[in-house]
Amino acid sequence: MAKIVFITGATSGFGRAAAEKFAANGYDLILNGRREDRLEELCRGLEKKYNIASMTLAFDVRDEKAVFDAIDNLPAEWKTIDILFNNAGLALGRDYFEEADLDDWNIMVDTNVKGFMYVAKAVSRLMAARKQGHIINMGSVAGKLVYEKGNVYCATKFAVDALNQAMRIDLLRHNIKVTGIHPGAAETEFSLVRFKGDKTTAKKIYDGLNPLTAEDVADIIYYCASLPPHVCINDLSVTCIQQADAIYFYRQPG
Ligand code: NDP
Ligand code: 8X3
Repeated sequence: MAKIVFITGATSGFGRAAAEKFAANGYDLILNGRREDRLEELCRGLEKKYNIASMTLAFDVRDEKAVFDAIDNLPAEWKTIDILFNNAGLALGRDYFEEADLDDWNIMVDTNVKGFMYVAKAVSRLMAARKQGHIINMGSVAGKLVYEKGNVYCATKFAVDALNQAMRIDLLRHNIKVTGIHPGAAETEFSLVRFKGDKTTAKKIYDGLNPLTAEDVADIIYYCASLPPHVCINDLSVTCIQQADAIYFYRQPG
């Protein structure tokens, strides 16, 4: 029987690229996001291209009841999740602390921390019952070092880093692997969402850089998921060659 990967935030960016990478390697897919039309299109396309099975699980990770209902009520044959890529998340705004928008803060905390926790908890229960599984949590270089105007986004990713460590410890006794991935700048829809559709500002983030792509990150995630059963990458930071951490960049002039 094929292995199953469950990916949150699969309608775009890292999640979408990871769906393709796992499908290309014969995994069956459970794909989550809020944009159901995109999920349907992706599932049907990947099923046809790679001869795999897939299902969509559209919900907002902030909705506690929707998360637990969807995962607890998965058909039995889809409950044997081998890998969770806990990836859904976003940044909203890049403003000084005292000027930032409270709604932006609430959405980031609700999505990146609370939604992240709900999904991890619901899936880890299924994995614990089977004494196997691998949870791959999406952090960020912003969860390792705070940058100016990063305030609450950075705080949510520091929380992801702490929760990644917590899960790694608490789930040891269930034989569950837990991996935190911390990428630097990658060109996805991330900046467009952060700057609320302002394409010029979103593009500027990558000026003078050859940033990571979603496929680069998907390849790394797949590598982490493909190691022998006794080997676990606990924590992995990755940036493009022109970025050292959340603050230091060497941008090509011009
Ligand atoms: P994208 O904007 O391209 O993708 C974000 C995904 O998250 C989308 O599929 C979106 O789906 C989903 N999502 C957002 N909010 C919710 C929600 N409430 N419920 C369910 N799904 C949701 O960005 P990336 O692929 O770049 O981002 C993925 C993760 O990687 C995020 O956690 C981000 O913080 C992190 N990250 C990004 C970096 C970058 O530079 N790009 C670097 C480091 C980390 P939909 O809108 O359909 O719900
Ligand atoms: C996304 C990377 O540096 O824009 O987590 O915060 S950064």
